[in-house]
Amino acid sequence: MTGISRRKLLWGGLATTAGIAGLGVAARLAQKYGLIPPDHGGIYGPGETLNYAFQRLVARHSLAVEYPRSQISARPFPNEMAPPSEAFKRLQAGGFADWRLTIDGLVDRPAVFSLDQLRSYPRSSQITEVACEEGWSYVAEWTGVRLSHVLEIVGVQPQAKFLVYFSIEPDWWDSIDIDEAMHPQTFLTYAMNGNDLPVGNGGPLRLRVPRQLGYKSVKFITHLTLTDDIKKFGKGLGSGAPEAGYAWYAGI
Ligand SMILES: Nc1nc2c(c(=O)[nH]1)N[C@H]1C(S)=C(S)[C@@H](COP(=O)(O)O)O[C@H]1N2
Ligand SMILES: [Mo]
Repeated sequence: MTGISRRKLLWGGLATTAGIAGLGVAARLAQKYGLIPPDHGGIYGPGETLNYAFQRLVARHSLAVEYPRSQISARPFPNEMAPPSEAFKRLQAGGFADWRLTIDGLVDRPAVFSLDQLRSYPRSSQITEVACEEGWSYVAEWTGVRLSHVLEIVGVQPQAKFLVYFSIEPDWWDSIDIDEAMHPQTFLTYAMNGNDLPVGNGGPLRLRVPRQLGYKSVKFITHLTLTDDIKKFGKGLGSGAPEAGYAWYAGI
């Protein structure tokens, strides 16, 4: 199903829900279940809030479309990026042997992982699409470890509500709720189409969040933190995206 037809379907479902229950009831339900996205600050935008609430109440276990191998794009072109920083280039010169992923916040056992450690965990693959908010997309095979596996190693505490993730590029950070973090298709990816993940596409380590638009799949991941209070990060909107006018919840 394409993103657009799926979105139409969702809108149909939401319109029905809103029609039966009334927008106010839907909004109150969303609030009751803690389903107001952080960039809405308690104001019930009928679009994003209802879409997010619908996804979490009704479709939380839905899967991103996985494609057959024949659909892998011949040229998975990298999006335009800022040139790598000196810090990145130094790590790259060392074959990323010193790349580290730190996980802290509301976890029982904060930890630091090397790429070799991540590669030693059960490896999973998915053939899914990266869809940019600007309209283009490509399909690739992504290989890595399920984020849920690594989160089980560090032990997520029950009060954690969000996973905040940071790139070595200071402007790039984002967050997802715990449902999305534990979802079986949310991967820490280190390989693409059978090779090491190219730097252009986020190598050596990228968080793949295939149920949301491309900008949620942040490249060059170095730090994950678990929190119950998203307001403590950036301008309190859950990521850099809403600060620039894009939705925090970018489900497709
Ligand atoms: N660190 C970082 N992550 C990023 C970006 C970026 O510029 N820097 N661009 C985002 C956007 S807007 C999109 S659409 C996808 C593009 O992924 P691609 O380069 O593999 O096509 O990466 C996302 N992740
Ligand atoms: Mo994008």
